[in-house]
Amino acid sequence: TAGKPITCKAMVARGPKQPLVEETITVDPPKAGEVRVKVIANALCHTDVYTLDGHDPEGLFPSILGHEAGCIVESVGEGVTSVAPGDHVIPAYTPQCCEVSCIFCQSPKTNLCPKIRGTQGQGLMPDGTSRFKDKDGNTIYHFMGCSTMSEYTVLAEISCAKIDPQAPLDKMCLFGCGISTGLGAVWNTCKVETGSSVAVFGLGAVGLAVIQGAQKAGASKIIAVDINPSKFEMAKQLGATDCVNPKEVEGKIQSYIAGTMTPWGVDYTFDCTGNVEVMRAALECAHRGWGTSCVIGVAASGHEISTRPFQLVTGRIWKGTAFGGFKSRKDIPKLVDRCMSGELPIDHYITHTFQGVGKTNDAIDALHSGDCLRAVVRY
Ligand code: NAD
Ligand code: AHE
Ligand code: ZN
Repeated sequence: TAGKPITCKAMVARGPKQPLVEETITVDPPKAGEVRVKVIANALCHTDVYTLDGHDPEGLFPSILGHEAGCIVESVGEGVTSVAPGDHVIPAYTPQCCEVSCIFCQSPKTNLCPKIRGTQGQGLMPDGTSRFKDKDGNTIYHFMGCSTMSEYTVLAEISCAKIDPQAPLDKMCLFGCGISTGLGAVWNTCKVETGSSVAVFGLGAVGLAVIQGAQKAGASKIIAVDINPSKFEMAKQLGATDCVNPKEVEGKIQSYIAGTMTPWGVDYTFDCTGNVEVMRAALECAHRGWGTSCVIGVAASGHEISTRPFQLVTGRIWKGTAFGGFKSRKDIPKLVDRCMSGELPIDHYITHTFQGVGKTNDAIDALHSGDCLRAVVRY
């Protein structure tokens, strides 16, 4: 198949708020610096649904969504040296070019390599074109540099994290987004210390991974917050010490956490909802003098955060994270190894499984059901 277009099945997002359409598409061969992969499994992340619902200001249609996957390299384009056919890779929407001239890759302070961010945001490969066509020969856009709701996709070489081939791709796909993001927000972005107090708003897979990461970091108090109380059991299993439903407390949730539950607030707080009012609450229950609040959730187009500047004057810090600050190509393989050694269990996130790319709409329905953490679709 190398060097030739591949015809395969994919789920195409034709327009906002419409179900994905199962289509036969062609996937062109990888150009220089690109890698074509066979997608083995893809998990649904809330961000896919957010984009499909038309909330992403960068969202494009028609496109192939999906960004939490496990893949096997089918063929490589000219000049590709870091992966070869048969290698197992996790696509990374935050790439890592590793060039000496990349001040972002060289800095220990960030993972935000900008090398291909421009074209990635335009739904195109780095040369400004798409590798996907529908049956009529019309272009379909890429998404987040991944587009894994397709049996085959093309990635930039710098977006390929090569992992242990023994590791099951239908589980390791989770390290492509949500779980890594939650863990990394705690370990890299906030560097939560032993004995700290933590509050987590939103107990989807991302928020639960924050709890798992906080427990591993030795946090002594972990407050789990969700409006869906069915999430509390798993939160407790992962290390939450207190669970709160904002609908059941009197007054504002921030006053309840900083006032009733604690005298001055919590050392570290995390928004894992994407709701800007929740982001405000999370900032405002961070500890007077030093509390840090980290935005993880992705807010809908047009939504903005606000608070009284006094909240910052009195020592609170507002920050955010993309992919938990992990440098993708270097760090994803390490997370996979830690999982394989038994040190970092992730099975509990997989609440639903489906067979065949055509079942992706069912996986989306599952994600909406309220009792789903991650739905994994095996192809
Ligand atoms: P999810 O939909 O599975 O979980 C969200 C949770 O928030 C649900 O349990 C829901 O009940 C809860 N919630 C909703 N409104 C709430 C409120 N007012 N108060 C408290 N809880 C509330 O989503 P997920 O896949 O875990 O993703 C969480 C967020 O993180 C999304 O916004 C997603 O787009 C974003 N995300 C960001 C990054 C990043 O790199 N920054 C990476 C992955 C996901
Ligand atoms: N494109 C949107 C924002 C979407 C967004 O913030 N994406 C996160 C990852 S979410 C993964 O589930 C991210 O990494 N952002 C950094 C980046 O470079 O995209 C918008 O608002 O325009
Ligand atoms: Zn995601």
